[in-house]
Amino acid sequence: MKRLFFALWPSDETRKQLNSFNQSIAQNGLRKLKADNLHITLLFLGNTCAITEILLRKKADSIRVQPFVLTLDQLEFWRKAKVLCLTTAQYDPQLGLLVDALNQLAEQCAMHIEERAYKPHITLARKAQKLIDIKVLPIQWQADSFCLIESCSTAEGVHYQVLQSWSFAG
Ligand code: 3AM
Repeated sequence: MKRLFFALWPSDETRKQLNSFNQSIAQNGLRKLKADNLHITLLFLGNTCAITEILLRKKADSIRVQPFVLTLDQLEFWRKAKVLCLTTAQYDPQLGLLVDALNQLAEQCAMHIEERAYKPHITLARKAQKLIDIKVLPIQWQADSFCLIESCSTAEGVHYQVLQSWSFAG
């Protein structure tokens, strides 16, 4: 079994901008994500067997959406999860189409998927206590592809490994 999820994976430049913003925030006890792990989850799949993974990958080949830009311009504190996230006030309909297509795909593979409304976000830090009052300079994320990611637990903590990437250009 692999612990899998679909995500948007940032370019090196976007990753640098996100990490640089993340390093500018401070709060007691905050556990910041490593720069290499920053991502936008599209759909969490959880433990997945090899056969289902092959099926998911094959079905993902037929997803067609146009490239889009996400403007990350808000810092939010999610009290229940105790996380600080970067979010966006509005997002391109292409992102909604992509998330819908991935949900359908998972359904076709008989996977049980969470039914919470989708809200694009980048988790920056865990164990947060409150919102930090800081000005957010918008970060533009050019989305040209989506990825299947494996969440790997290592002695150094969680590491996200890109298993496959699908370009929106087809
Ligand atoms: O993108 P974020 O950081 O919000 O919290 C986990 C992380 O989300 C989430 O999947 C992403 C990659 O690990 N996650 C972990 N377990 C989950 C679960 N059981 C989950 N999301 C939904 N249900």
